[in-house]
Amino acid sequence: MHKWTVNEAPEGLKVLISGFQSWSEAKLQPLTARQVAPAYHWQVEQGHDPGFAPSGEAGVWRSHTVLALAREDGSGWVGGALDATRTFVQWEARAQGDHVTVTCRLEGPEVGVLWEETPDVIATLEAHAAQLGSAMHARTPAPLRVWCSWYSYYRAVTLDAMLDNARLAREQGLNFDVFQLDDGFQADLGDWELPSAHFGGHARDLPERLRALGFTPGIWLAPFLASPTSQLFAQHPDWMLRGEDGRPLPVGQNWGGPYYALDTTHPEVLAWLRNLGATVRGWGYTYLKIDFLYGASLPGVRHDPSVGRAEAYRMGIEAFREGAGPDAFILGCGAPLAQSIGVVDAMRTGPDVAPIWDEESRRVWLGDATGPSARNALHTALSRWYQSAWYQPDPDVAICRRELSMLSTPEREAIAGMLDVIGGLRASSDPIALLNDEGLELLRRCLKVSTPDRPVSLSLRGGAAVTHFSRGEFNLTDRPAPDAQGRPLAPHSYREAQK
Ligand code: 9PG
Repeated sequence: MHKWTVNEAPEGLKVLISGFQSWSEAKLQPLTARQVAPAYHWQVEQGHDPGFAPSGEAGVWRSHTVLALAREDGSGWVGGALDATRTFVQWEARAQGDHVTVTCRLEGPEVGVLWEETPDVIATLEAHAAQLGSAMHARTPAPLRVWCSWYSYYRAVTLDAMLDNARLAREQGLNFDVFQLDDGFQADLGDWELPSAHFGGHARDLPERLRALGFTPGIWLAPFLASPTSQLFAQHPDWMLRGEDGRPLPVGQNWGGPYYALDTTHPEVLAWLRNLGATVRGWGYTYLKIDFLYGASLPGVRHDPSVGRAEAYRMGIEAFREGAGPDAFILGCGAPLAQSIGVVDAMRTGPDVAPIWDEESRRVWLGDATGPSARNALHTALSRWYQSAWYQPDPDVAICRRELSMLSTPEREAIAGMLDVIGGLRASSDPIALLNDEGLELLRRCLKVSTPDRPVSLSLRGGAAVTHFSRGEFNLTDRPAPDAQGRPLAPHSYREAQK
């Protein structure tokens, strides 16, 4: 464990953190504020690292791989890591009276760690991130424009809905590269080759028809999960990650109940994952969204106890990549972030966008800001801007429709602004038939690829996130806030900077 003392009053400092996996919070806060811990254990498993979860104490902030402390003038300290392939790098800043204690714990093989005082926190954090990205051979192919079925059809997606949207997108001249089928086509978690009753076909029937319309076929999988009701679990109960009690470990609550994760230190599991990657490629899919990946990384009892959990995770994604082939485009989701560098092409860098701004009941009353909402997605993806050096960032979908959505015009524009400043993947889930002229115009704007922008300050005036970029400024709070020129910026909105 590394330890440093920062001789500076905690009251004058802000802290920038990045949580464990895609959906975990990243945010900017006064150091003396409280990092909230979720109320329920399943929220910890599904949204945080149970091995290094928020403490819930005021003035104690935990972060994965990187950590920054900033003074009002933008100077401060930045922590980073030189490798994260098989190691979790766990940072903690602790306000203690007139100083701050910073610790860095390594879980896994020893790796180099950086802790640096700097006149420019933004630039130093970007430099550390770039160094880690190049050391781990980051894959950063050109960003793709993706239509994804999830945020309109959810689990009720059908083969016909996919084809109807693809045809309409073609007719409207919408320049998507990829049409991606999400969760709902499969019979059960783990039983990827068996179709669900409602899907109206088999997932392997889709790629050729999407290609005929000019789109790259994409598919969603949660390759490390198995539902207790699946054939996979019935046939291979010995492939599951286990708890100390020897029983399969529940790793979250979605799909109406708990689910298990595969033990990726088991050679048969690795062979099965290689085969799964090769199978979906064989069906004709070259864009693969692999989700709920954190499952393989949780603390538990493994087949090979000599393998640490970061390494176990890495073995799992590498096996899937081997099966899928070097030219498949892999988007990670719900995934430990830095441990995926060099294997994934793109990565979800925040919680799901949803057609609502905020879900206060879960966020405020249950202390869980990892659930789907526009607010949570913006806070986290914006506060991870520097991760474009690690993979193609995916801040999740734009929502351009007015129907089936409670987002206001400024809220939709704020999501569009996020896509522009992050400069990564572009995605939409809107049923094309629901878009009026205004919605189509917004969608066309959201599909315009851009280069990543840079923050110009770490001001908190737009909320507990990085909100002030060179191309424009976000107000993520619920009140009007002054922008850089002192002009009022409406709540939940984005304003482009004057050129
Ligand atoms: C499919 C979805 C989509 C989506 C993924 C992931 O914490 N939660 O309540 C929670 C709900 C949904 C969720 C992630 C977390 O969504 O991010 O794009 O693929 O799975 O089931």
